[in-house]
Amino acid sequence: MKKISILDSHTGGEPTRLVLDGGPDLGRGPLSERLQLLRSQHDNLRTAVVCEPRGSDVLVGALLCTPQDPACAAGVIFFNNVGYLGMCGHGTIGLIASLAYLGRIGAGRYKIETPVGVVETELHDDGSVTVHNIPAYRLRKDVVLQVPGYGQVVGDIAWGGNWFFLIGDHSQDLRQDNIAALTDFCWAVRETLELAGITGANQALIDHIELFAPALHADNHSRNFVLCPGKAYDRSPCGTGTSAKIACLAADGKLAEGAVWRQESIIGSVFEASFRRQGEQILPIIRGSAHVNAESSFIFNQDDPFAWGIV
Ligand code: PYC
Repeated sequence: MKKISILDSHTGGEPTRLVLDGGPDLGRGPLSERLQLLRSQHDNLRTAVVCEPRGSDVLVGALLCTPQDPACAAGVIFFNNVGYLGMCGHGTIGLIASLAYLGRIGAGRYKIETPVGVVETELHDDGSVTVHNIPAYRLRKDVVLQVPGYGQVVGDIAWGGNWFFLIGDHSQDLRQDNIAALTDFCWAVRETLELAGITGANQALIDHIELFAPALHADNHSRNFVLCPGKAYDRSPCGTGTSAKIACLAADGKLAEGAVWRQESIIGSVFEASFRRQGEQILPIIRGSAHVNAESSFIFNQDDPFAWGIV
């Protein structure tokens, strides 16, 4: 009977399920190639780990990989209930907290390989984690959509490790007891983008929709709601979504290099974000905390018709 080892954590409420061992052999190539191999030949690992009956729509999975570059502490491939993620900010914070829980790392700086590039991380003495993300940028400003049932919606398209459509001006109420309406609105926006053929660079699907409103807590600068590709909302402020926001703020001259932006999530958890410039590039820096909350072993019984998930 096959088994795989799992460590669960959450980052500001958003879960990360880390596969420690028992996954398929994807070779030692670049993480982008290993992701293609995982997608095309071993997608049942993804469905077994994050889909029901073991998982749920909200889970983000993370396959721990041996890095190609020996200077990196680990490699990771992120996935969810519908596919794969280029990068995942909350998941990277969860990964570092998990490696610390396992005693594999202590406070310090670590490079992590992802399919979209190397990210630098730092585990602080208080257990919080900083992620120095890959470069983020705004592709288009003030894109006008006619969203059926909602009318005109204006937003920006930005990359923060995933593609986002960011909407600041809307009539939605960003409250935790309004999730269903927020989900419906964001899904309608996403479908409109797709139908209109509006994409990120290289025709990439814009699969994350992000809404903003004033923060509820006076210490924070903004509150967000992020709808993820599989229609679950991010419980955390979303690391890649906050990176996309930082890129837009920088492009508009509304946030200075090094200044801290406190992004509050729909459930009130917070990431601290800032950026530094490297030539023309904006390099987002995201700090948050994760907590390990379960250790388990998944059993693959040959008699179980749903051993590899309900697809
Ligand atoms: O934190 O980058 C993130 C993220 C992406 C999807 C869910 N969380």
